[in-house]
Amino acid sequence: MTKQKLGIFCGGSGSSKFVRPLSLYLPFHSLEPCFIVNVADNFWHYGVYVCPDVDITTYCLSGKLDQKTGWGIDGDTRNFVRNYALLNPDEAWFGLGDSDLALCYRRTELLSQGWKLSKITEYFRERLQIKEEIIPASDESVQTYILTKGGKMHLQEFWVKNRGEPEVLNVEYSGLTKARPVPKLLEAISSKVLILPANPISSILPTLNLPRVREKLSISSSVIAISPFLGTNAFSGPAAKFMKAKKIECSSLGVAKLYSDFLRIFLVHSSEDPSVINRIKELGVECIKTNIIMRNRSDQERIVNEIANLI
Ligand code: FO1
Repeated sequence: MTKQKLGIFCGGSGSSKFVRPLSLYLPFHSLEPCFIVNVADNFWHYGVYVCPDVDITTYCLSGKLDQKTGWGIDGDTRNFVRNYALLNPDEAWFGLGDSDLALCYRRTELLSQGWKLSKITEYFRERLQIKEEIIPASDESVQTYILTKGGKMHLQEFWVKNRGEPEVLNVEYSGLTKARPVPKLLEAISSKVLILPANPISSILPTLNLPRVREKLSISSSVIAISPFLGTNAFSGPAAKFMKAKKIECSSLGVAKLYSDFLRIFLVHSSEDPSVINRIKELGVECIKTNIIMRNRSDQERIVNEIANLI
C-alpha cells in the first residue's frame, strides 16, 4: 500500500524524543515521515561546519543519539576537544565528540567540493542506512543571533559557551531574506504536517519564515502541532527567554498565536490551564489535551497512535 507523506518540522534536543518513535510507529498507519530540520543553529567551529539539529535528527534515526544529553553520539569519546583545549582553551567550549567530529569533517570536505547541504545530508542518510527522509530546511546559510546586554552572539555561543545565562534583549536571524527552502521541503508540506515541540523562536520560525512556507501551509496543508510549553515553562532550552524578549506570551497560547495562520490542531499537556485552552480555541484552533510527556516505550507508542489518528 502506498504511504502518505507526513512533513515533520523538527528542532534539536526538544524534538529528539519524538523522532525515533515517529519513525518506528507511523509506518503502521500508512504514513511516511519526512523530517524537515532547522538549519539556523548551524555554525563553523574547530574548522568544521556543525549542523546540530540536522545531526541530532540523523543520530536519532540511526539509533546513535546520546539520550542523556539529547545531542551527540552515545558513548562518543572527547579526545579531540580535550587535546584542543590544551592548545586553545578559550575556544574549546563546544563539546563535539570524536565520531561527531568525523561526520562534521566529512561534511566540510563535501561542502568544499561544492556539494549542497541537502545532498550531503542525503549521502549521510544512505551511509548510515537511515530509511526516512531528512530535509535540511535550506541549502543557504541562515544564522540565529542573540542580542544581550553583553553584545550580539551566535545562538551556540549564547547557549553553550555562556550556558544560556545572559539576559536576552532580542533574537535576530541573518540570511533569511536570501535563503530559499529546499524543493523537497515544499513537497513534504503539501498535504499533512506535524510540528514537534521545539523552541518556536530558534528552531521553528527560521523554517516557517523561509519564502512560501507559511503560505503553502495555510493554503494546502493540514497542520498539527505539539506544544513545547507546560504552563509558563518550556520543556527544554531557552524558549521562554526568547519569547519574553520578543514580547510573546511564554505559554502554549503564545506558541499557538505564532502558528495561528495555518494551525488546525494543537496538542497541549493534560494539566494545561482551561483558560489557556479556551483562548487557543478563540484563535480558531482545535485544542486537544493529552499526556505529551514521554517516559517510556508505551508512552511513545500511545502518542504516535494519537497523532496518527488525528491525521
Ligand atoms: N549543547 C550543549 O549544551 N553543550 C555542548 O557542548 C553541545 C555540543 C554539541 C555537539 C554537537 C551537536 O550536534 C550538538 C551539541 N549541543 C551541545 C547541542 C546544541 O548546541 C543545541 O541543542 C542545538 O543547537 C539547539 O538547537
